[in-house]
Amino acid sequence: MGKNIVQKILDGHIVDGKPEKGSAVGIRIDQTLTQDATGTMAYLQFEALGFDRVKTELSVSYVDHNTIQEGFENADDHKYLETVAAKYGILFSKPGNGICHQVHVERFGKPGKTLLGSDSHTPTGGGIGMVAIGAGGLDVAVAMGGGPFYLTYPEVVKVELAGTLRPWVSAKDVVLALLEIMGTKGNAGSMVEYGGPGVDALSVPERATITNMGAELGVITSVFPSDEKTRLFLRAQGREEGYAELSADSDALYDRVIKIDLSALEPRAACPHSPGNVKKLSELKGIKVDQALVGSCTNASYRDIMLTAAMLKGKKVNPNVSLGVACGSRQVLEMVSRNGALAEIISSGARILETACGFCIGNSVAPRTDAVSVRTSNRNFFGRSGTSSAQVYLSSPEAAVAAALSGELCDPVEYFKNEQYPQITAPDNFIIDDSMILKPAADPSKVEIFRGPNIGAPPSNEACPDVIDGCVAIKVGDKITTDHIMPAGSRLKYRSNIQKYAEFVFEREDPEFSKRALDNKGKGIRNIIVGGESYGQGSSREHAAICPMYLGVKMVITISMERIHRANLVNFGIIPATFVNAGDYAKLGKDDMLTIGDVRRSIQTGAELTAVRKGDGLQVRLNVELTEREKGMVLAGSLINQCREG
Ligand code: MIC
Ligand code: SF4
Repeated sequence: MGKNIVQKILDGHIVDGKPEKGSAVGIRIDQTLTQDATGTMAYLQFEALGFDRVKTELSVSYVDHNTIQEGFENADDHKYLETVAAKYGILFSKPGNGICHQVHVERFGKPGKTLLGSDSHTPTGGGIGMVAIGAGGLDVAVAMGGGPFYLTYPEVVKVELAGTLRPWVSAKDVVLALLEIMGTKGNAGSMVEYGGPGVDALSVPERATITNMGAELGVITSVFPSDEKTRLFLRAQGREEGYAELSADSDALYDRVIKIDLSALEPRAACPHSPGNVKKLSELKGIKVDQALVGSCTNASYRDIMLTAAMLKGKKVNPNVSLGVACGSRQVLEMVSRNGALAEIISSGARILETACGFCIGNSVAPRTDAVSVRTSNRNFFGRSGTSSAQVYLSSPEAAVAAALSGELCDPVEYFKNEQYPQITAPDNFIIDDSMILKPAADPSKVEIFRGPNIGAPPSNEACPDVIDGCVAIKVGDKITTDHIMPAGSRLKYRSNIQKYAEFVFEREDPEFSKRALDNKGKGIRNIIVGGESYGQGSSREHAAICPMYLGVKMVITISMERIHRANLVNFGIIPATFVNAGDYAKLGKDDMLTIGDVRRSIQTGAELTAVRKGDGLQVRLNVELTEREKGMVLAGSLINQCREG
């Protein structure tokens, strides 16, 4: 029987386990990437694990998230990352060189390879035919050391594309339409594979927009075939030798097939406060807009910025709107500067923002109170923009520019109906200048690693206790993201200082949480988090596990949990439990005192646990489903403890 693309790549990389749907497999990782906000922890753990050199084909450390440098903290982190990279054989992409996912596709991605990145949008690499997966920093550290990455052999959803996009309808609308169909939860065991005649017309950067925001579906990753378009892109990047053709066999099987007719798509936007809350722009017409932002790893390619310039040419931004434009990479910034397109953007009245994550992670250009902001990025979680009362919509560059010009949300097909859709041809040769990517040192023994006062050692955890006498320190609802658990924005500079960063765990849900949890810990009471469906969506930040661990959280009980966050909890020895009866969620409340006995033996045997509430004796049955490998980590108290125990 034939294979699909996912199976071809995965099967060629399996080093442990069998390629059977639902079973745990370990795969070899060819390339890794990290970014600064998750990278410091990843490399501190790489060091703690005692590796002396990376064992991958290629590992790149990018600085793109915390480029604000309003104090010494970010700069210290950057220097630490630079020196660690030089010592251990990692390429280092300096701040200003661009957003990790975009630069990786431009300069390093190779069809048919595996990529593991400490960022949830690593699947952007699927646009160039990679199986590119987001994970916590510790998993990436292990992969850099040559260890396998473990995942559940996935179900494969085929998205069959037909037709071509109409003018003013964009790749972003394809993934927004898919979000409308698949939603943001319940897809954790799947990978998406694109196919069908519609693939041909999409360029590599457009494919990368689609696989990038595939992260919001909650799938493991998304992948496109590698074809003539891929070859031409690689050639224009001076990397044709990395090309390999990749397509599904004609008799390949899929677990589900979704058909999308590109010619019938209408422009869409994701409405506040979830990327899954998608509506047609024609239904949102007339909503006044205060801010429009083009940029981020989703929509800041050469095509996107050239298109933005062409749409703005000779026009002025609406006086009530602040338009910001950030190129995704220095390559794009240099190209649009040299060809004059940047001048059109400047003359329209737009702000030129740094080539970095910037607004997307909420560390700059926060909107005003109650503002409406339309952005080309991929996440509009509550408060992520830096302004809790802001309403953030996610759209294509076409729709964001239409809003910036008209001052309100509108369908770009309608707004630009009397204009020619700009034809942006892919360049034959991109400007290639990798001088901001530093090579590892020729003699690692000469490199001294820089550790400023902002760099603290990662905290450690105790082994799993046999009895958990705990307190429900917080109860939260459905679709809690890792942005809710561990806010980024202005708090980002503490990413390398767990003790300080832990003060902000759940700060928007319950500003007292951190203090209360630490008090409990001081009294020997273990903390328990209770959550609803799809807990831990979004970012891969392992801080959403490390900081709760530091605060003494031993167990998270939810109705369901997302893949990356669940893996991070296990890596740091926090038990990920689910309710056997989802109805019990309603029965538990904040401050309930629970006793859970026989924990170690039940984890070993896979038996149910029972939580008994003090006072009325209510019994709540809990499932803890772990692979053999995961059981070891939870019992040892963390992956690092497990490795140390040998
Ligand atoms: C995000 O988009 O949420 C981030 C910031 O890139 C995160 C990583 C982080 O929290 O550092 C992600 O997507 O994993
Ligand atoms: Fe950066 Fe935003 Fe992309 Fe995350 S989603 S990597 S913050 S640009």
